[in-house]
Amino acid sequence: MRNTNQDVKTIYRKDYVAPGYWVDTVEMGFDLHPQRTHVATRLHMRRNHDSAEKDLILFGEDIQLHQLRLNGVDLKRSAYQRNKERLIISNAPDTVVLEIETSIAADKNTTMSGLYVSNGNFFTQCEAEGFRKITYFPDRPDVMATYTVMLRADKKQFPVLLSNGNLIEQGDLGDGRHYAKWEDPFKKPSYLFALVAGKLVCQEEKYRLKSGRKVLLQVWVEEGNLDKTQHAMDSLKNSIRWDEERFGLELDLDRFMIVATSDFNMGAMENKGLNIFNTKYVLANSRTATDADYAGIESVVGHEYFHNWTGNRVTCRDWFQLSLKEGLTVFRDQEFSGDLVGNATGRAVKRIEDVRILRQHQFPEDAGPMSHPVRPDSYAEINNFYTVTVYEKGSEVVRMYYTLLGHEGFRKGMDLYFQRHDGQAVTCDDFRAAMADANGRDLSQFERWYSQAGTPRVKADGEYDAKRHVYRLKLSQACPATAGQDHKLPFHIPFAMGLLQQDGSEFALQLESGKAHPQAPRSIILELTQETQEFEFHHIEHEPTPSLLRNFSAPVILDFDYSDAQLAHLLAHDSDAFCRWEAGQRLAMRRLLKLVKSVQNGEALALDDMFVEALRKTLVDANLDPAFRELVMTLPSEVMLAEEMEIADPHSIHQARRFVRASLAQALKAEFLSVYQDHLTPGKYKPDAVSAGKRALKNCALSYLLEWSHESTYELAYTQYFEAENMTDKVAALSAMLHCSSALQPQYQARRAEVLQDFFDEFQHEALVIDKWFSLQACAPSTDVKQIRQLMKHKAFSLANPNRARSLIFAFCNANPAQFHAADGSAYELWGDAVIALNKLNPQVAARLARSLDRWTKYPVAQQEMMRAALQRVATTKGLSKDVAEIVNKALAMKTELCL
Ligand code: B3K
Ligand code: ZN
Repeated sequence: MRNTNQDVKTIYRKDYVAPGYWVDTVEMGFDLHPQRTHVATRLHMRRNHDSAEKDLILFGEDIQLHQLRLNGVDLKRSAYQRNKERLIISNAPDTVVLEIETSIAADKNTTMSGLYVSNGNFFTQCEAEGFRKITYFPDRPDVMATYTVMLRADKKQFPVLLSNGNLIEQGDLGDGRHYAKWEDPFKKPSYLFALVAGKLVCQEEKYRLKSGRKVLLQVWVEEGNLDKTQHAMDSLKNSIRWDEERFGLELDLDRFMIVATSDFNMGAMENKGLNIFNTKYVLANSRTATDADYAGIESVVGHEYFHNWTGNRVTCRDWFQLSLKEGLTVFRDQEFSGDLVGNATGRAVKRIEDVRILRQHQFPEDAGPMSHPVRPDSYAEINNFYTVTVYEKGSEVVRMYYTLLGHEGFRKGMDLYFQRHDGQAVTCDDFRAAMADANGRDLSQFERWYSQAGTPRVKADGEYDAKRHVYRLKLSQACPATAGQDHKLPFHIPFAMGLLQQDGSEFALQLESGKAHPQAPRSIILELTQETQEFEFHHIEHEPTPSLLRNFSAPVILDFDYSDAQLAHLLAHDSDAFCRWEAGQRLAMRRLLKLVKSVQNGEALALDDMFVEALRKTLVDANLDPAFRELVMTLPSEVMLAEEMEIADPHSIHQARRFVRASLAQALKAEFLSVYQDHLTPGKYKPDAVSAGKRALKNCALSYLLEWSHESTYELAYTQYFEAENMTDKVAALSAMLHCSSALQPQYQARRAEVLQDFFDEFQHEALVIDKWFSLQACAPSTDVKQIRQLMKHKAFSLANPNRARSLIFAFCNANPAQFHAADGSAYELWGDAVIALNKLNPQVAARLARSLDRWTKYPVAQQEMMRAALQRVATTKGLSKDVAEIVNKALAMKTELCL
């Protein structure tokens, strides 16, 4: 905490210096008491003669120091320097045994970083820099050591004592206390340290690895939740098998544990052998979790497990390299989920969902004040850089290697990466070098994906030469200026494409003239490396419809002047499911943007038949996967529409989108009704992709039907709500009743209140379901600021619990744009109040919420002024954390930067 916000220090990548001392072994003893935990630490350290850093530097924050002993001698206060963040010992010998005694008030720690208490149990969170809140330590990822940890605690209050690695000893201490000693055989950076102590129960299983070795798998939860751990356990076993099969990577420990807590700043954490999870990504049964929850659990369990190799065995040299482990591990979890579905459309659906997230969140980030390269050059608070750019764009960057090098080539690169760097802390350049060297490729230009921020735009122009039967495709790239980066150099862009014939089949793609090669591939990857390049396709007998950026082969914005007819052709025929979906989105986007203008000008609104027909065909095409049809029927979101506009106008956007949904509902009501009936999933609930796809399409049809004002459709939702035997269908019915326009009419008010109350009563003891109850209301178009303030007073609301804060306040600020941008600015005030209150409790979560105003310069001047005032109010708050200060200061600098 600090008083002025000007002294927030920036750390630069270029200033990296290797540590002055290495740590070989760490021995720790914890005497766990919620009010005062005593920690004794012994470090065996040795000088790093290659470093320019001569001092022995330890980090420490918010801890009491009781003793410091160097090679057996107590250090006097004059023998070291200490401030609020560091402890520095100058002139230390080359070999050091350092003994440190500290204590921590874990029960007062509301930041959920370091050691903290949740529901009476102890948890830790050390990434990125939380270990320094436990003891003094060279808390940086390039210092890797082996750990032995002794935990002592009251036996009744804390019957379970867990840490990383293997349990080597346990027993009674007398006095009602007991102990457990853990040893982690692998060297690890301090951010992967973890301990858990408390009243927990577990589901466990012995699992046989491919090699025949048996390992113990455990999923630990609070009592009463053992009926919700099976899916997490199944996901863990699937992850282990997948990593063996796809990458030849085996679990290196004899024991692997997952522990769930309801107080957690993010999704989960990959601590070595002891993954700690937000309950949201562990607990599921059909009564409480939706299909999306099941999918989320599978991918997060996979993600954390995959970190064991990409992150833990090979880690990051410094935090600027974060995407080395995060981008790669997101790529791995995306592939895992895709492979588990098993078929081509299932994979495509997963790909489309991932692209949607990238566009909805990362593209705006890249265009706003927090824009940064995948490998950032600077930060004030590293926790602010666990972003969609580092994660999702980082994953796209890894995917581009995969696209460029192919399945085998990518695997060769991964093998070489582990061969070279197992047990090391390395950089993104090391990863790129392994990919290049394993494949004999020059990937030097590819480096720009790591160093240049901003979303590149690729402009494509096609020209058909009917005489020569040649189709000429011209591609040009440009990348807009971003904060601190005015001029960008061309990227190395893999550009997958095909050319469709009139009958929907594909032309053979032949880049050289001469004899026709009918066996030539129908889909190819062009490599765009210059600002502009031209490609000629030969033996193209008639004007083709180009299918461009197939499977979203690069994280760029593609401009091509498609006609409506071409888009309809792609939507009907493209063999590339991504481009097929994209064609539908382009048709919709075009209309929506025009309609927004009409709303602004007070003109009459109309939707053309051509669009309705194109969607009708997809909706009823039984040859298409239901999950895919649902994606096509889902219009671009209000957030995405706002991004497409020079000056965003959330109210007009909301009305225009509403109008299109209502018009589609009106025109296609018979189709929606039969789709609804045809996709019921009777019988026992199964969360697999096929069943989930059916439910998604059915519930999409339901939501459209409720845009069309009619008592019978309202009844449909009402009945579904009460009869639903799984949470997916229950929430979908409730959501339709709260979000769709006809359902918002006054005559339904009483029934809306009835279902909301019923839902609360039934699930009041299921925290994750009550989160849904808050979210559904926060996102409802009829919920205004006043109602949000009311809900904040609800007995079930708590700002201190991150999941609850996210379910109400974040949901409102980020997912209800028409209400959040209310003309009187009252929601900005609510935002400010919440950021300021959270700042005191939990700076990391506060900083996340602070980002809701990132795009403030995109709004009309009157709104901008109110947002600026809200930002300024936060920026000048006393005791602002560097987390929040960095975000609001960058946002406030936005205007001036762009005007330069
Ligand atoms: N590595 C953690 C994220 C830590 C966030 C610290 N603020 C989870 C993950 O990416 O798997
Ligand atoms: Zn991760």
